Amino acid sequence: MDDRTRLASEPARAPLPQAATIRHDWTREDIRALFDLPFPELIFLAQRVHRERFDPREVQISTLLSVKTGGCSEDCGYCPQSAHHHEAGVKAGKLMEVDAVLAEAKAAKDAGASRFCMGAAWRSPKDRDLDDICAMVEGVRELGLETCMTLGMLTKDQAHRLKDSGLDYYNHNLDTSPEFYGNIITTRTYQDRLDTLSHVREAGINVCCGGIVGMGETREDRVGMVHSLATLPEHPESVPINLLVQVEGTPLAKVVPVDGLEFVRTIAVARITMPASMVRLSAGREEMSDEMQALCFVAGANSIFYGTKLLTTPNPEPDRDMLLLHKLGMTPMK
Ligand code: SAM
Ligand code: DTB
Ligand code: SF4
Repeated sequence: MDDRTRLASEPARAPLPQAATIRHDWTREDIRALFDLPFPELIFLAQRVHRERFDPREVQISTLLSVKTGGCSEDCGYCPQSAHHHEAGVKAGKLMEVDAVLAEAKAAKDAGASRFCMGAAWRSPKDRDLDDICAMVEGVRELGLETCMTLGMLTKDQAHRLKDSGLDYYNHNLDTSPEFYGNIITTRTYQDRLDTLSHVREAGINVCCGGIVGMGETREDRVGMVHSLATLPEHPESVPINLLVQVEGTPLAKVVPVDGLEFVRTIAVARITMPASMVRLSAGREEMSDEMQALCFVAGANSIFYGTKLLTTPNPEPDRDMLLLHKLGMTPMK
């Protein structure tokens, strides 16, 4: 049978039953099969799952601020803030003053953000820094914004202190598959990350956990990354899917970029396997066309970072984002 006959007589169909059941028993085979679906079938399935729980016109909007930049002791190959990658040219700074952070949060709220995410280039926070960090959480909440922090590894006690200050979300990514992980980071293990995630979960903080696509990993690594996320004891409430920002001076600056449609597939498979989670189209939008971003939304992404900067790298201008949402007939989630 030639391909045309096969396509005409027995097209691969998306599996139909129980589209949006929450499952934690996904196998790698299940996830591989989703990645392998013909693109229209994959997008149809992702849309169907998406619409069972979300309004497809709505996008949640978060703004990011780096409250402590550069000089990080970890060696994450993608990251311009690692002290191991001086050539990336990010200067090490101190933890920002609480008032300066609150002024930025106020501006983000006025610009339409509903969540304010604060990031620090730390392996893990020092206990003495947590007083200021907790004051930031309290102040940002008082402005009426949801709060998110990403500070590296946490102990159980630190997670509880953050919860007591009112922290809504903690971001800590698995980044990639367990087997590719060691090619990217050597200074902490996959298990370290899983331990932090369980401390955050156990403290009652919402989990934001995802990864990066385009680091030179294989399809099977993307399968493994989604598998790790979708088989966590509870799905992360928020799943950021980052497209690698290739920063000059980092070891991954010259990696061959991933195919755009493969990135869209990863979003769709995350949506299907974690039906109740917000899937965030995270880093990498600056380099994406409007059409590419539209495909990501159609594949089930329903959250973005909004504002001219991520942590150290550029993000689209707010005007461009508002125009894009307007052209798509989409609106920020209240
Ligand atoms: N230092 C903390 C940590 O690593 O847990 C928090 C900040 S760290 C910058 C947060 C996440 O940003 C990383 O886990 C990674 O997934 C993402 N990230 C960092 N650099 C990136 C890049 N160049 N492109 C895409 N994502 C990136
Ligand atoms: C996440 O997954 N992506 C954001 C957020 N969590 C903290 C960070 C992206 C950083 C991109 C590189 C930079 O701007 O330094
Ligand atoms: Fe440090 Fe986080 Fe960057 Fe890794 S990703 S080098 S831990 S700031």
